[in-house]
Amino acid sequence: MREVRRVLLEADVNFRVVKDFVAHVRERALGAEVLSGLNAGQQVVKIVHDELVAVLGGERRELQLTGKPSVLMLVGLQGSGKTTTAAKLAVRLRKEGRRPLLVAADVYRPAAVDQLVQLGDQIGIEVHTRSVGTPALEVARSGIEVARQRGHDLVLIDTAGRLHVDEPMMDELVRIAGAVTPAETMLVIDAMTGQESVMVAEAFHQRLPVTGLVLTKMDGDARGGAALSIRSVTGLPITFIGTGERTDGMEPFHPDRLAQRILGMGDILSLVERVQETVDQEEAERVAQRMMEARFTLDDFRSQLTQVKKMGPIGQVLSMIPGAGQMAGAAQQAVDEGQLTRVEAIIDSMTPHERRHPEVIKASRRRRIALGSGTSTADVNRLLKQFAEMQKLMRQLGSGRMPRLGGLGDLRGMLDR
Ligand SMILES: Nc1nc2c(ncn2[C@@H]2O[C@H](COP(=O)(O)OP(=O)(O)OP(=O)(O)O)[C@@H](O)[C@H]2O)c(=O)[nH]1
Ligand SMILES: [Mg+2]
Repeated sequence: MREVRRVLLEADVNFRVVKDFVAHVRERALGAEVLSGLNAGQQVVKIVHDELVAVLGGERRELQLTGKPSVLMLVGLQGSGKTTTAAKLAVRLRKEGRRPLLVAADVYRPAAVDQLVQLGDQIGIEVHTRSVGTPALEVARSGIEVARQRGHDLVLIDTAGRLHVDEPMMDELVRIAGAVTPAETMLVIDAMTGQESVMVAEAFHQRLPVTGLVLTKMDGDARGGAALSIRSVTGLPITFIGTGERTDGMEPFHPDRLAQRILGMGDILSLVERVQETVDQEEAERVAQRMMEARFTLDDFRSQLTQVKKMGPIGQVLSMIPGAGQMAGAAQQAVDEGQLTRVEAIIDSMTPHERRHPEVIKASRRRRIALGSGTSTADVNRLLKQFAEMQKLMRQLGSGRMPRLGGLGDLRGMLDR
């Protein structure tokens, strides 16, 4: 427990949160049965990991974009990443079939409006602005009008941030929120802010109907302990994380990944790995067996992706196959680069029958799957083609003939865009 406390504090988790968390883990650990293959210490680490995931929010939360148009408002301190996140969300939601309008309600600095206009140009999304001096409330209101007139079904409102939480800013945000009744009010927080962010989040949460958090700059060194603190103190769900300055630098939030990151560099990471390996070993062996027998379906592949996200045993599975070592590395790299979500979305959009018999997926089904997964038919085609090649390779391996690995393309192509 002392070790756990140290790792959490080092990851910048609020000390009160750490205290409660450790007490909770202790309670769960006492009397817990030790799983086969683990020693007591490893068992505790597994409990810590599972509890972290639970506190961080177990399941992912989807955006609830109701209303016509749906309104999403971004709030947060200066420099937290509101404007960038507005553009990232616009790109993402457009992929899901929305017609977003960006609204520049940060009226205090002309540069802020310019920044959004430039981003809008870059991504090809309309930006609503008003002349300098127009009150933010008025900009937001007229933005909704314009959206209605021009057939936008989604309005993303970028607001002004301050260096610190202050009354005039809060008042203004409260008034805007009151006037436009956003379906989602996303609080944008810079992951590098550390401890102070808990107070900031509480202050926003008290005054505004905040529905979710976006944690930006997770591509930096931040361990993400602040996220755990904020989540635990406010109960607000973390919806997305920002992973870069570019407009494609955003990912849905995955509690298990952040849990691992928080445990991260501490000595106990290796313990978590060992625990996961033991737990996943059986599943990995089962899948390897199916691969060799060429019974490997898209369902198996999907289940591997889930496993990979937990701790990466696709490398393990592949390394059991002679000659597939280089695929293992490539697959792991794809995981590290976060390219799995798209492939998962594609497989999720297939019916169970299609997953077992991908040969039935002809043109119209491909279109439906692309639409359902927010990808393109080219993406679906690529996945199917490469999956077919992979199955062929499996069959050859199973029959004892050594295939040319070059002929496989490589697994990364399957995961890459
Ligand atoms: N590395 C990285 N940089 C980010 C991320 N999100 C935003 N930034 C950068 O952080 C800086 C501030 O981002 P903005 O989007 O302008 O922040 P803001 O909240 O709109 O700031 P104000 O309008 O001044 O209140 C910019 O340089 C962004 O490029 C992220 O996820 N990763
Ligand atoms: Mg801004």
